[in-house]
Amino acid sequence: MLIRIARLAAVVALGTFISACATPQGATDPTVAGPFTAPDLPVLAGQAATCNGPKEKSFALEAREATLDLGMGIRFNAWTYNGKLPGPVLEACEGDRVKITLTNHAGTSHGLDSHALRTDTMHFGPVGPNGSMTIEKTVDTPGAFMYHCASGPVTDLHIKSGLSGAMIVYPRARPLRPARELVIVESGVYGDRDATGLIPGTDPVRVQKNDPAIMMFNGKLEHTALAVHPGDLVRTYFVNVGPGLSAVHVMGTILDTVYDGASELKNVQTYGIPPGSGAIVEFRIPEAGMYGLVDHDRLSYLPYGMVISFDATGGHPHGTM
Ligand SMILES: [Cu+2]
Repeated sequence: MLIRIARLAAVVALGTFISACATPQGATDPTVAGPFTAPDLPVLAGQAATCNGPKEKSFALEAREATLDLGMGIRFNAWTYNGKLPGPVLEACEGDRVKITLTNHAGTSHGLDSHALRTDTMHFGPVGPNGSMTIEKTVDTPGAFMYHCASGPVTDLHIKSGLSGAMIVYPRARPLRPARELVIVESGVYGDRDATGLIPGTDPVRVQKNDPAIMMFNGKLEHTALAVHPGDLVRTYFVNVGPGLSAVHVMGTILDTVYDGASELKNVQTYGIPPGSGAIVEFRIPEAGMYGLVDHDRLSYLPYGMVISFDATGGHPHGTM
């Protein structure tokens, strides 16, 4: 694995950041809009499918323990929603009645707090092993929101063990521009790996110090390069679990528009998203070439794959690959 990290570091040093030999996936037609699909990306339906669907949305979440492959030979004994890191993307449309049921298949109590909801926190649980709970509320504010476990005084440890994800509330009356879309959830792992590459669990001392061993996008250390075309608009629903501010930057371009709450910012080089928050970040692919979305304050994690690459080379990368 050390050799692999060294090779990746060398690639980064050469000024390109696509994972070696990765096959680009995604758009093949520059006029196509909609979510990217890749094995390491959270599944996304998008605004049209969500807002044209029923105005009552039901989500079933299961808290369960799982050993997950993070990539680069590293595995992690995580606490998860639905066996995934991050949990599944919850998509709703402004004005929808949302019903979230959490069933606890884990060995300790877990709950659920979605930042998209304005409701009594007593609805967030927690619920004990083998129990279940339901939250029901109308969502009234569009945006990219964090959801996470709610377990009273030990909530932080639970979030940092993997119990978090993104909830998107799409505006109902304002159609978003056609774009290629993806979700990025930034989070950390707070434990050290053993000789086999296993991180056996979350270290409470690291948690207390906000000291992750690894930071990552979408619970993975390896990412598929996403195929795009010059002129494409890319929309990222970005949620920062933390710790620390996420300095969202796309190498090779300037953010076209950032939607954060009711604010709309234009021509931003790097946008700061605090832990426990989210924003919708749009950028356009300016010309043929390679681009990479990073946390500019976490470039030290580039050797751990903390970049989402956008490949507009048409399958003919220039440079030294
Ligand atoms: Cu929990």
